[in-house]
Formats: sequence, C-alpha cells, structure tokens
Amino acid sequence: MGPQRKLIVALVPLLVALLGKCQSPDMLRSLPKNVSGYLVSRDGQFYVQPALENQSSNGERGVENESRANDEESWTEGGEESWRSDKEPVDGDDEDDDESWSSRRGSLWWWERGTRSRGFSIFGMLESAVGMVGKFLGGMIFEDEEDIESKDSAANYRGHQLLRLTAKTKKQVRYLQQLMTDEPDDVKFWTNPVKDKATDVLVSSRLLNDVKEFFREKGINYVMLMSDLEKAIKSQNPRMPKERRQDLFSSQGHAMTWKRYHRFKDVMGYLDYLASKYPQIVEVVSIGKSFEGRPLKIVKVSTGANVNGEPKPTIWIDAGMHAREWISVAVTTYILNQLVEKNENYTRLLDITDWVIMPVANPDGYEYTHTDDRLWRKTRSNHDAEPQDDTRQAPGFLHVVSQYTKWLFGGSCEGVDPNRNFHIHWGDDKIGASTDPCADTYQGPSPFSEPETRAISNYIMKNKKFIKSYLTMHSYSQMILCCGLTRTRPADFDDLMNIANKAKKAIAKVNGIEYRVGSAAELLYPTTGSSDDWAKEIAGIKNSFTIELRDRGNYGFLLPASQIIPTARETWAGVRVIARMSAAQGNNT
Ligand code: 0X9
Ligand code: ZN
Repeated sequence: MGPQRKLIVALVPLLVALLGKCQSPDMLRSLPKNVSGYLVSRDGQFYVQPALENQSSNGERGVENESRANDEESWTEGGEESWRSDKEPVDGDDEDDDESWSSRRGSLWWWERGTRSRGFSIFGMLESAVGMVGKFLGGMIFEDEEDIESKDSAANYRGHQLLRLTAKTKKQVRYLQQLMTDEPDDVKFWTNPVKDKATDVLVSSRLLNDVKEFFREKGINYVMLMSDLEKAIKSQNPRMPKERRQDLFSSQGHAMTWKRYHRFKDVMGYLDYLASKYPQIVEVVSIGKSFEGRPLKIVKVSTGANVNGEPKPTIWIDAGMHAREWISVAVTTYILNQLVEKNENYTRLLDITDWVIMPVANPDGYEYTHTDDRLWRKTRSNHDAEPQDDTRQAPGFLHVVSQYTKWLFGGSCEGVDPNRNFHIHWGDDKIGASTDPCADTYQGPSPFSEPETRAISNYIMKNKKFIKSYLTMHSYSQMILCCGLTRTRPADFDDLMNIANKAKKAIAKVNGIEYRVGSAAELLYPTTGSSDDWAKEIAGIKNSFTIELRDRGNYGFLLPASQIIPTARETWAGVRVIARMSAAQGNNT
C-alpha cells in the first residue's frame, strides 16, 4: 500500500480518537509494548479493552512444594525475605466474600487496565512512529544483528523480585489466578498456581509492595528467591570480547566454550565445524526456516547403517524450544561435543544408536533473549494479519479501527508457545494453553502455525520408523517427565518410569543432583499441544520425555554459566541410559 493510502487510513482512527476523547492523558503516560486491545465504548467514552479479559489459565509450571535446594548459593542480597502466616488457612465455601485483587485496586482499576492497552491513541501513534524511526535508524547502524549484546531498549528488570509462594487452599489459588489475569505485565507467573505446590512469580518493582501486602492479607506464604532480576541477568553470562572469539576460532575452529552461554551464530558455527571436521559421522541438515528466516538446523550423528542398511535405533534431542531456557541449548551442544569429538569413548553406544540433535529449536526467540528480553519464552511470529478466533473480538467499526491502527503502528503481541502448538488435542478445553496472543502459553492461531514446530513435526513424521526416543530439553525444576495430556497414565507408563528412574540414578551419581520422575500432568499440570505428547501419541515414539534441567528455583532460568559443565555432565549420563535402554528395545516395526 502506498504512503498516501496509508495516510488516509491513519486519519480515520485519528478522527475517531478526537471525537471520542479516547483516553485521558494519565492513561497515555505509559503504553507498554506487547499488549493488544480493542476499542470499546462505555458510558459515552471510548476505552481500550485488553484482549481476553477473563483468560486465566496460563499453563506455566507449578512445582511440588519443597524447601529450596541448598546445594547452591542463591541470588538474594541483604538476607532472604519471607513471610509466613501464623494462621492455618482453610477453604470456605465457594463464595469469594473477601476482597479480591481487582476490587482491592479500587475504582481506578479500569483506568489502570487501560494503561496496558495499546489499541490506539494519538500519543500511542506518536510513540509507535518514533519507535519505527528508531528501529529503522538502528537497523542502519547495526548492520550485523548478531553483534549486538543487548539493545538499549531491552527489557529492564531492575528491582523486580522473584517470589515463591504456596497456595494452601483453592480460594488462594483463585486469588493467584485473578492476579495473574489482572496484572500480566507486572506479575509474571513462571509457574502455574496449583494448590499445595510452590509457584514462582516475578513481580515488578512498581507493584511489589502492593502485591506482597495482598499475599499477606490473603494468608499466602511467600519467600523471596531473587531480590533484583536485572542484577542476576547481568551477572549470569560473562561477556566474550570479539578478540577472544577470534582467538578461539583460530585455535579450535569454533567459538564454543561451555563456560558461557553462546549466541545462535556461535552454535551454528559449531555445527558446521563438526560437519566439516567429522564428515564420516556428522551431517548437518537444515529442515526449514524460522519465522524471521534463520535456519532450523539438525545434526545427524551416525557411525553407519545397521546390517539391513537402515538407520539404527535413533535418539532425537531438541533444545531451546523455550527461548529463555538457555541451559538446554548449552547442555545439548555439550552432548554433541561428547558424541562427536569424544566418539572414541562412546564406540559401543554409537554401535547401537544413531542421533538426531536440534540444539536451537526456536532460534528467533533465542536471539531475542540475548538482545531484547532475557525472559522471552515464545517464538517471534506475528499472526495479527491472519483471521483470529472471532469469539473474543469486539465487533463492528471500532474493532476494525483498532485492527487498522495495530497494523499501521504495531503494538500487538508477538510469539506462540511452541510447546502448546503441536497438533495433539490442540485447543481442546484450553487445558494449560492460552488463546490470548499476549500470554506466555499462547497456543497459536492453529496447530503447527509456527514454521519451527512444523519443521520438527515434518522431519519426525518422515523418520519416525527409526526414532526410538524423543527427548526435549527444558528448564527448570530437575525432572524427567512423560505424559502431560491427562492424568490417565498410558499402558506402558511403567516401562517409561523404569527408564526414567534409571536415568535419574545415573544423573545423581555424577554430582549428587536429584531429579524427580513422573507424569507431567501429575507432577506439574496437564497441557495440550506439547511436543512430548505429540511425539508419543501421534508419531508413535515410545520413549518420549521432557527433561527439565537445573535448578529448582535458586536461579531458575538465570542459571549461572559456571553451572553449564556440571549440568551437562550429569545430563549426558542420564541421556546415555535412556539411549541404551531404548536401543535395547530394537527398531520400531
Ligand atoms: O510447560 C511446559 O511447556 C514445560 N515446562 S517449562 O517450564 N519448560 O515451560 C513442561 C512440559 C511438560 N510436558 C507436558 N505437559 N506435556
Ligand atoms: Zn520449557
């Protein structure tokens, strides 16, 4: 569309804004990104209503209640703050008679909700226009995006605290769900609130006091896990000067160190290095392109076909499906390093197995966590232009105007949770998956809407005959999980637990780190559209596991780089057990 027509289209909402006195100046002061809303009229005024006001399920992890692991130092300063109610909470009847979070926030509530909405406003337009110019200039200055460590505009978590809380009653769970729905920008649930299980929640400095007071009022115990997220982010990953990278290239042929978390470019460089140095056993294949056009690379490691000239029982491993779970990428590249560069130590294993390894399953998201928002989870797609589920949209002219302004100036919510996007009970009852594009567990507009999940599923479907194990690496909470769809266990549940328990033992033997094993639906929460369930139920891969790596919340997603090697060594021990036991089952028939 030409600039003139764009201008005309821009004038339409501008006019409506003037006529409708759309928003008060107070509301316009802060217009955070990543939020979509719809223009609605109420009491003769126009307001921006956030999409899906009542969405509550987010399906993030709720870990079993336990005291914090004491094997590591935690990121708290000036002592650890906690609060414990001295009264034993009891569940009353279902009536929520006391004040909920939203009513507590008083009559300003509607206005405050408005501030996080970005349907359209004159000031919002100006802000977006300035942002676009900045983006354009930024693009001209930084020719190679891979060289940017972190942008000036990157999300800042200064003063944000990570709290671990435990809801003891159903009523308390409801309070938390309400809080999760009402404050998606300031209160981020890293783990889903589940009764009697610990829930990790990131609270912004802005609402910290109010939220803590709310917990105290409601008798919800909490302990502070991290006192300043920004500090933890800054110190997690030592910077690597350009010269050091160049030295590494010239001395070893790649930049990987396993002493820091590496960028996508370094990881891909390592795959290419392996393919050129070990051509007899390594093949790198691109199985597609990400939304932003990055290659989706897998590495095949095989010492040769079986007696029938077919692939041997194959172990698939993917990592980095959730962008912020950096440890999964680091561990998986370490596994590759051992299998290939130390292959003489694993000849027996390589005699009976083949491997297909995808170290970065969500490259756009992974890069985004390095440059823009360390805590990003999803892909980076934008499905705004596509038709959506109409039930949640305000109808008519105003909605159209809102859509136009979103299209013109951005401001929509990007990304889909790849682990809710697989075609397995996708969209059924919205269990543990969200239909809200702004939610961290957004399932996407349709199953396999993401090029990343589509590429993985196409490859696995083509090669499923030989794939005996599907392993997907995530973090955190130290668990080996199967079966996340329902609490009903599959017929071969005991076989899976037998393998998982042996792997758990092998892991513990290395550094004494304890993993829990079981069904994801029981230990965490049921979900739809997850890759492990898809691999088992649709692709028919018997040994399908999600491995949630270190730790149990001391650092969570911000696991220090110094823990990469110990985590990788113990995980590799566990993975070898799963591989050997899978191979012993023979090839699929
Ligand atoms: O929620 C997830 O996708 C996984 N946890 S994470 O914290 N890494 O996001 C757990 C998935 C477990 N598997 C199923 N529920 N099917
Ligand atoms: Zn994950």
